[in-house]
This record gives sequence, structure tokens and C-alpha cells, in this order.
Amino acid sequence: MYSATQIDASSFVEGVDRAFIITLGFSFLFLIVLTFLLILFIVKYRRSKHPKAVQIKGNTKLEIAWTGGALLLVLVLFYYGWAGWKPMMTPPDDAMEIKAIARMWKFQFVYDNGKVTDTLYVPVNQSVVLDLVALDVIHSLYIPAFRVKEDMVPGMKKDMWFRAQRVDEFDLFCAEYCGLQHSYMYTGVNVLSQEDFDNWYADTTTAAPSADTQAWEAGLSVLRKNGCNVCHSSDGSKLIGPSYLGIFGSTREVETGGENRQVVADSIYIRNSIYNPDADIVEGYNKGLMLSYEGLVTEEDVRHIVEYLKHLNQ
Ligand code: HEC
Ligand SMILES: [Cu+2]
Repeated sequence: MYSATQIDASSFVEGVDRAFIITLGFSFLFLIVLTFLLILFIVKYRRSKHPKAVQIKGNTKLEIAWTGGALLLVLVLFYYGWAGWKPMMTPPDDAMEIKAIARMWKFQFVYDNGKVTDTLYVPVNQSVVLDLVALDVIHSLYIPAFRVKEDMVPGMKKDMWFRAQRVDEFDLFCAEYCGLQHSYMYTGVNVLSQEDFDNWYADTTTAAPSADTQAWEAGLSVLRKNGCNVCHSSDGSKLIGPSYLGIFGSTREVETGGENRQVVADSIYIRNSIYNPDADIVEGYNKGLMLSYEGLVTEEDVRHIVEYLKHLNQ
């Protein structure tokens, strides 16, 4: 997918890479000069050649030279860093807005017309602002090819913008360790021509289950779409949360408001587990990890999930 040579991927690449190369260049220059001097002095002032140490008094010219020289050097580094960073801070007025939502452990992108995707789609040569929303812990949205990275902090209003300059696919991932399945927060940016993007954008038919799709299959796709499977398995193995296998109809040991009780997992219990996960905490699992999916998972979706859970029991 992504290679570091994609110099034209976004409008920021040039400025960021220039600052990086200059900083790296100076570092190498100093490495070489200092190593050379080190070796030179070892040879020149070794004991056999220079047996008696000599005291040197201050040298004003030298003091001025290295103070001034060092100041100039850091100002040069500052200038290129600043010049590369400044354009990132001010999104242009005509930028298209997309909401980027991060939660453990999935990105979702929400468009103005209601489209929701887990891959970011953007038109080429068009400025895009991402409204960054973190629902649980700190995440960081990183698109290396575009040279953009921004922390996503719960409760803090933040955004980032870029202009993609070539039709291609690029990596997008979370760059802030956010828990066990952090590495699942790996997806992509699909840069499309304006025409392809418009077609994609206009198509708001969200793969509605066709007549012959089984309800349980619709349930499975809801689970996939919402990233539930990062925490729940279908084969009985324990992940962050309990496996779906055998839940439906079984007796659950839960903690409700500090008291242990037993409940039968019927469709009401399942619905409540999705909309209000911290109400009943399943024994052996932690509260606060699963967030409410109210507003994201519809009542119909819940019915389909229940069908899927029933299907697993067969
Ligand atoms: C970040 C991890 C995580 C994600 C994502 C997640 N869950 Fe959970 N889930 C948990 C944990 C942990 C529990 C157990 C604690 C509790 O009961 O709240 C749980 C409990 C449940 C239960 C009750 C299970 C039982 O054994 O009684 C159901 C049902 C459930 N989740 C469904 C879902 C669905 C549907 C989604 C997606 C829409 C989802 N979960 C997304 C972590 C997660
Ligand atoms: Cu993350």
C-alpha cells in the first residue's frame, strides 16, 4: 500500500520532509565532524606526543562564534519546522467535513449525508477536515503518507485537515497505544477522483438485507460493521468480553448495582447489554470497557443480533 516515496500524496509532504531532511542532515554533519575531531585530538594530544597538560584561558571570539553559530543553527531548524507545521493548523474554508470517531478498537467515518464507513473515502485535490471524536480513551489518527497525525482525546474538540493529491490507497491507523487490541485500529484512506467520489457518495443504499438474506446473517453483518467482534468471539473463546456462543437462553451470573444475581439471557437482556452495557456486568469481566451502542445499533439491528445468537445455539 504505502511507500515513503509517495512524495505527492498530500500537500504537506514537501514541508514536513524538508524539515526532516534538514534536521537529519545537521545531525549527520555533527556526527561526522565530532567523530573526526575526536579521533584527531586523540592522535594529536596523546601522552607520548603531548606529555604536559596546558591550561587555556577564555577566548572571547570563540565564545561569540559558538554561541552565535548555535543560535543560527537552531533558528534554521525552527524555521523549517514551523514552515512545515503552520499550514496544518488552518484548514481552508472550502474544506469538506467528515467526522472521525474512534473507540476501542475501531475507526468510523461519518459523512454529512449519513454515510458511515470504516475506511476513509476522500476526493483527490479537495481539502478535507476530520472532526476528531474519541469515545473512550486517547487514540491518535495517523496517515503516514500524508504526514498527518493528531491525538484524539475524549471530550476535547479537535480537528485535522489535509488535501490528498493522488488517486491511491494509503494506510491509516491508530498511533496511540489504546489497549489490548490496539493493532486492530488499522484501516485505509481511499483517494478517489472527484467523479468516482461523487458516485460513491451519492450511493446511500447501505447494503440493505435482500429478501433471501437470513435474519441471522443480517445480525452477523451488524456485529462486523460495529466492530463487536474485536471483543466477542463466536467460537466460545474468551476475548475482552464473553463469547456469543451459547449466551442466548443461558443463565448469566451478573452484577447489577453492586449485587450478584442470575438472569436468563433473553432478547430484553441482550438489548439491555447493547444499549446499557454497564447495567449488568457479566461475572469475570470488567465494566467500562463496552460502551453503549445506543444510536449506532438500531432496534432492528438488535433483533438481527438476537437471531444470530440463536443461530449459534443450533
Ligand atoms: C471494547 C470491547 C467491546 C466491544 C467493542 C463490544 N463489547 Fe460487548 N461486552 C464487552 C465486555 C467486557 C462485556 C462484559 C461486561 C459487561 O457485561 O458489560 C460485554 C458484554 C456484552 C454482552 C453480554 C454478554 C453476556 O455474556 O451476557 C452482549 C450481548 C454484548 N456485549 C454485545 C455486544 C455487541 C452487540 C457489540 C457491538 C455492537 C459489543 N458487545 C461490543 C466488551 C465489548
Ligand atoms: Cu486507538
